[in-house]
Amino acid sequence: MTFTQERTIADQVRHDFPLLDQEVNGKALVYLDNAATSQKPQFVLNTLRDYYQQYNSNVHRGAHTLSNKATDAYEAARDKVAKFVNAASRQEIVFTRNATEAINLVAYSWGMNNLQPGDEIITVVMEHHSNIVPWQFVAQKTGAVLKFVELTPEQTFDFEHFKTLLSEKTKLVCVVHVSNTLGCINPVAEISKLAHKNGAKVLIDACQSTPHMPIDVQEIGCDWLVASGHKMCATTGIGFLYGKQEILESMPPFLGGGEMIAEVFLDYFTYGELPHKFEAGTPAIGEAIALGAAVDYLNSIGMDKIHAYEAELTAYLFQQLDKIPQIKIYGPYPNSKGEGRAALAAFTAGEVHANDLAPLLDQEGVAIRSGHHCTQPLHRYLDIPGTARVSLSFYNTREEIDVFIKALKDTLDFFHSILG
Ligand code: C6P
Repeated sequence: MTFTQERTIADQVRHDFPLLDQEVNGKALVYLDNAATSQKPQFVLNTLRDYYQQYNSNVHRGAHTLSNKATDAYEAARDKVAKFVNAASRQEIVFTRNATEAINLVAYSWGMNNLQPGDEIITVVMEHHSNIVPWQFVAQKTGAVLKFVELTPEQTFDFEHFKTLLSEKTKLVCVVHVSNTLGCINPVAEISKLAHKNGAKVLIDACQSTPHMPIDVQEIGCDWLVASGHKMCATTGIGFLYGKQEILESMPPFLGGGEMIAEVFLDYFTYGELPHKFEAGTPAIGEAIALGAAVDYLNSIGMDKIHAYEAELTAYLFQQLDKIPQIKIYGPYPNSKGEGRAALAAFTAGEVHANDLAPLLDQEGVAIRSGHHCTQPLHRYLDIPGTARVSLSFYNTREEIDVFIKALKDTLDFFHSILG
């Protein structure tokens, strides 16, 4: 399926997303804040509802039918996620609340126990706070040192700079796959290869890539990869950590409590098998099952097709934004087919602040995000106070981009009329 064919992916799936069919401020909703969180198809909502209506029960504890059903569905969701990212085994998928918790799990369990004063952690100036702050905790506690890869003039990952930072002191490299602000797609397989050559471990933040393109952890070659369900058509409250089995085996539990133990005595405990040793307490059962449904839903469309359709939308978005003189888009430009970057654009609009733009676009029914998008260090690096960000999904249409562009132009005209 391509954009130029008679029915786009959006045409075919749009009715699956009931929330999109509403008015906001008297105008048809145009939801272009998908990088913050995606909308949920009815299939996922039904799956969550069915769990709570029909077999709500705790997992792994029960010797009764409902509990067994919940356990089977919960573990089936793990299988689906494992297959979705091509993990070598289901033991390599740990359910977490979100990507942030997954990074913290690695930081506390691996980082705090394996790093020493003088060891180096390399990350990138474009990272989300979730992939900076946990490493600052680790650095403060262990004496490890954080190093930051800078950007090329095209505002992409500077591989040459990365090479200069790598040394025998590098123990960990943490890189975002797709930047939520620049939209660049980082060469994570090459980064992993080089980091491993230097003996370092690699963590990939795949929050903004798992919803938009096929992910293969074995091809990337990373040691850990994290993602949030709510950005990939699932609900909030569920995310996952992928970790290579032998590395997860070597890591101590992050949290203690029920579910993660084998035996508990008054003075000590032994912990359970993977992946349960990292899932202390009652998990988000319905939400995990709904994540499995989201994976089924995305697969039913095809991640390749989603990526290709979103690239066509990206090409159109950039063509239209480029026609507005005041707009400056950050990150690399796509090629004429919209490839080479993610389907989002963070931009400034001359003297009009992003935080003033978003509420006015909202009056036209257009939902975008403004501010620093949890990438304050990147905004400081670029010396800008904030950006407006439009981020697309496979259920968006070219017509919605037209509505956004018109609303943006009208808003800028309004500002220019009052600013003179
Ligand atoms: N970015 C955005 O509007 P959580 O909060 O754990 O689900 O996701 C954190 C996160 C980590 N890495 C990247 C690259 C992300 O984009 C995000 C979430 C949202 O861009 C909310 S700040």
